[in-house]
Amino acid sequence: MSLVLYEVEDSVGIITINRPEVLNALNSAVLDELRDVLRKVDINTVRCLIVTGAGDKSFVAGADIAEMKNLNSREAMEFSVKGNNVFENLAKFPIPVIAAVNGYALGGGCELCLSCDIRICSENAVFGQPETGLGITPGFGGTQRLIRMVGEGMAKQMIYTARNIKSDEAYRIGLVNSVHPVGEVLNAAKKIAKQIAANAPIAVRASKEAIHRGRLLPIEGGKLVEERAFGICFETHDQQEGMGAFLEKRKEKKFTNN
Ligand code: CO8
Repeated sequence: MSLVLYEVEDSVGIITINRPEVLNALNSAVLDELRDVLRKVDINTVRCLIVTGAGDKSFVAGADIAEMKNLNSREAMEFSVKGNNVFENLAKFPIPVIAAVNGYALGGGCELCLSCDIRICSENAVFGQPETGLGITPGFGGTQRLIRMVGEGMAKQMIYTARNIKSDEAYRIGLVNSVHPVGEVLNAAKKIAKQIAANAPIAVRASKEAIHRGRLLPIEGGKLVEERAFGICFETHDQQEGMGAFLEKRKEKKFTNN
């Protein structure tokens, strides 16, 4: 049985971390399969990805503690590099990625959802960076992405105290965009994915690239990135179609990804 499942529903790709017996903990094999699944995604036909966890209890309960326990310093660093590489691929993946957080998102699980574009969760979701309580630091992007997501003060509190937070608090601090009844988060993610899929793929991809590339630049550099993205959309079929539909008062739009 695969540790990472991948299926395409309409034009939405659904990635499921599939180790429910250990609450979908991430070991090296899961990271390898996730890397391979991302390579398989056909971005010409798939418009959006959803990442979720198997079962109804956990998104991902972290990196696999049993696998990590006896790593030496070099091996631990290599494991961190491996996770960071896969998660960075997700963060800069050409199409949007939605995390449908269906339970525990701890340690590497919280970091996995932080590398997605959009996070939504179920009412039973629990987020946290428990690493300092395990005698380690976050190692799959937590010290970097959490700060950018919820601000330095809150991120530092979460990391230093290793205290978990529930879905309502995650919503309040802006870690997730919305909270859904248990069992409904995947459908909610599909709804958002379909809204994304209805728009011009070239424009969605160019928007993501501009946001991703521009966010760490000073505003002047970021504006250059945006201006380039804006220009690229013009002279495409889909720009003519989108603007043409508006001017012709047409609801139907036929975006062709060209
Ligand atoms: N790793 C390995 N096994 C796990 C993990 C995990 N992260 N989480 C749960 N499991 C296993 C349990 O050991 C248990 O297995 P078994 O049935 O064989 O005893 C099974 O999953 C079910 O778990 P519980 O019985 O504990 O279920 P509960 O409902 O009682 O508790 C919790 C659920 C609260 C989520 C609890 O399992 C827990 O605290 N898990 C660990 C959470 C955690 O600390 N995560 C952070 C891990 S560290 C990390 O992610 C670092 C990322 C960066 C790595 C950098 C590389 C160097």
